Amino acid sequence: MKNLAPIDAAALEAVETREWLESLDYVVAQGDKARVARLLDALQARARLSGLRPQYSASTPYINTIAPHEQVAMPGDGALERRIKSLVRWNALAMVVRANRESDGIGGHISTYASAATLYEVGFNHFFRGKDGGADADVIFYQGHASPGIYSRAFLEGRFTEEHLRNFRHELRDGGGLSSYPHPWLMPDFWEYPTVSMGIGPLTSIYQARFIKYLHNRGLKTPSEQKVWAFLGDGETDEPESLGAISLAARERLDNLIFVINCNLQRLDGPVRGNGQIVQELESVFRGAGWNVIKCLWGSEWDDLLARDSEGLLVKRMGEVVDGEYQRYITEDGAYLRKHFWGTDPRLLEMVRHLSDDELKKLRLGGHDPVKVYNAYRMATTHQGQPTVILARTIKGYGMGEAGEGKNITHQQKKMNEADLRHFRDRFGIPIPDDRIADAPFFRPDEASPEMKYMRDRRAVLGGSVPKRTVAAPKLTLEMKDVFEEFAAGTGERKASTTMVFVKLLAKLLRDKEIGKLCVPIVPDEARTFGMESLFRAVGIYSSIGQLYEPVDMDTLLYYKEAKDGQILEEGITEAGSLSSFIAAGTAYATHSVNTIPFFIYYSMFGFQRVGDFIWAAADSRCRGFLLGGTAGRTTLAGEGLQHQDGNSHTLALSVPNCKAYDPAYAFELAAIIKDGIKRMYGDGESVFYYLTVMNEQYEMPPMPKGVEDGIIKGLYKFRDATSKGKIPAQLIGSGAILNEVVKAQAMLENYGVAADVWSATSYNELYRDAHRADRWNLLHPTEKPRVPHVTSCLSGTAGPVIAASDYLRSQPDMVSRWVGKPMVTLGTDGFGRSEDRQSLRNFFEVDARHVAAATLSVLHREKQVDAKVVKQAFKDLQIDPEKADPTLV
Ligand SMILES: Cc1ncc(C[n+]2csc(CCOP(=O)(O)OP(=O)(O)O)c2C)c(N)n1
Ligand SMILES: [Mg+2]
Repeated sequence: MKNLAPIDAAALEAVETREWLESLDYVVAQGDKARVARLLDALQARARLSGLRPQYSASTPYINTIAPHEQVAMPGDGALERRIKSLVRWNALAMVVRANRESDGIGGHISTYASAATLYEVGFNHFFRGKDGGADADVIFYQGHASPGIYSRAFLEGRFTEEHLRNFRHELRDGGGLSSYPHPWLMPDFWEYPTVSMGIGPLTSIYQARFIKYLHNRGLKTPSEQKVWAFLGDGETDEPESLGAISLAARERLDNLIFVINCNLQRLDGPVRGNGQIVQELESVFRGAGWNVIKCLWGSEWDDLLARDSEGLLVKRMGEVVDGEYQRYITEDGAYLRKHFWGTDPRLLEMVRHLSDDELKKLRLGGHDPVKVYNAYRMATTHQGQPTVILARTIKGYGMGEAGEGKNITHQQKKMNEADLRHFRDRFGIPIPDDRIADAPFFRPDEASPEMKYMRDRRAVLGGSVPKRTVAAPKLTLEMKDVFEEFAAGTGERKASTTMVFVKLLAKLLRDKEIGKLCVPIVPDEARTFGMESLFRAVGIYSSIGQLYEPVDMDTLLYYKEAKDGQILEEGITEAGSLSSFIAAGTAYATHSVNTIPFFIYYSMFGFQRVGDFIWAAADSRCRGFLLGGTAGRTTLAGEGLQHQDGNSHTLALSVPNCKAYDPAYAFELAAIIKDGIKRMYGDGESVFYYLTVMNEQYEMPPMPKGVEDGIIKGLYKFRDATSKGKIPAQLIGSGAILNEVVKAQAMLENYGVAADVWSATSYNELYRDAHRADRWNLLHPTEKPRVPHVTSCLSGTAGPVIAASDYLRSQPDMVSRWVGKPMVTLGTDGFGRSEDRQSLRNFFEVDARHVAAATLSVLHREKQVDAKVVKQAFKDLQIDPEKADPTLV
């Protein structure tokens, strides 16, 4: 064919394009949407077969997902809702302004809630289900620093007094205060989940939604319309945790989950994506992961303009402006917008010729338009088979005017002068007179006012106020018959590790009549590491769709069984995700009135050290359950080396006030602690949770000595008396796997005339806390009979110095040394681990039996109990090298 002249080519292309489009129009007009989709798929396939690779884009045009003709009219009284919203805005702002006037630097945020007010108010008036209606309440994760708005609404609903608002960020004042952010620990009747450490809310909300399905599928909860809402900032999505599990949400078809991302295009310092478009980026990521994405970008005022955009010029323009420029438009006037947004094409300018500069400025964004937000929520709450994310565009600091609207400083703006306050009042029509405005007084309308009545009515219809945390789970009797007894007997000559003991105990708990079904084993792809594969078959691995394949090991006894009612949460390699499941299961007693008991077992080094902030959130959430740090102990985990060998986690656990951490050595210790823990958490309702280290070293488990249970729980008890062979007294303390080394040292020391008692320290953290509690009480009650710390009552009356060895940092035993009342030396594993066998590692860190014995003799010599000659001989016998490298320095 001969080449066409360019002009002919263009004309031909125009004709061709028209023909293709007309063909498509024809099929569309037939009304069969599925047919259109099939046709487009077929075209794509043909193009690919022809070697064409169209550029991939997962984003759609920069317009609202919901077309105006798909919208429904908003129910309710829009004018009243606007007035209520304005009052919430005002009190939220006044709360922060007044707090900072009174105490400079006390902080708080105005601009975040100002941008999100419509997103929340549409929820409060039409969607968020409360707990009083008998139905399941929605689980809502509020953006942490939007809390002033949430408090303000609670104030308007009559849940808080003016005094509460005055005490925002003054929690210690009389009458109670309001915590800066959502903290169930501090406001246990109000907040349910902590969110302000960015990324925690989104991730935990996904696992919460999945856990709700788990409860349904396992018959622990009746399926309902309950939704999980997670409100987050666009800046927050940069946290890896925020988007880290979105593919899980899609894979699990969590249509009970709705993310609302407040796209105000700004974070703390400046724009989230000044040179790009955060909305488009997020749309691509979420669509790619399989989410239903609803963009809510433009308010109703734009509908008419877009309807007249026959050539797609406006859509194109909307899609090419970068966020930094969009932010600029917020701070500029209508004339600027006309010139810079519309002025790039005369045809665009023509489109808005009928609008004044003022009107141009007033074209709202989608996230500020209740009708658009309502329709987005409506679609999200009825969408099936996928989670939904709503990307709502808003203005940071909306309504703050000169004081901060859209400015880079707005996140930090906590103060407003009289003119700023007046501007805000006028803009939102707050009925506060000129002569009082400077004081920023709180305002609640009359009880009989239409606003109050409307607000109350709406919440009554929706099941009462939110947020609200309640604890209404049934009391458990916790007989746990025949579960724990066998562990007190020991294993005789059979060797076992504490991990094996734990797995056996868990298997027994899983068979318990009352709590068996409530136990939730959670593993991050480590079940085989811990010898738990027998549980795969026994209780099944949870899978919302059952098992669609015949597992490769089907013919074995312990095959990989996935089931819809499977009990194990096999999370794959995600400690953060597993902890989110732990939080969901450990707080279900409050959220779902179901007493699920999570047992999350993982490589101990990848817990507190790796996902400590999630553990902190669990603590704040009043989460219950057991964290099990497996393969624990710096010298007990052989071979794995520096990254895996954990000598740190108990020290890190100490920082979590309601986490009780134990380092048990023997089966009976572990059993006693778990039994006590279940009773405390699920019988007495204590807001604590447990961290237990379990090891993979196998040894004979001795029977439980008489009367030691109390000591095990308190953290220290005498395991074995000295034999009568020696004369020189000493007190040896061991814990975890190192207790065996200490027992061996006891025998070695007999050869040198030393009679050493052996103590087991199951928890230095508990001993330390107990000692400080006693100290504090004694300081505050100087004239009363002093209280004696447990560690003191154990050791102060004994003879000889104390030598304590642990597989963790020396600071563990060191912590209690001042309450021991006598000389004490400590051995521990400070420093980096090594790939080695146990024996070499214990020699390297100087925590083996030889070093315990040598250290004891050394101290006894210092105490003038043992001759130099004896020590020298002992060092020789024990092959102690005094010049060996210091393990903390190499
Ligand atoms: C893990 C973590 N890092 C940093 C912060 C401090 N911080 C609080 S708010 C904020 C900016 C939030 O921006 P965005 O998520 O967009 O919320 P917006 O206020 O704009 O709605 C930052 C950095 C935090 N709370 N948590
Ligand atoms: Mg933001």
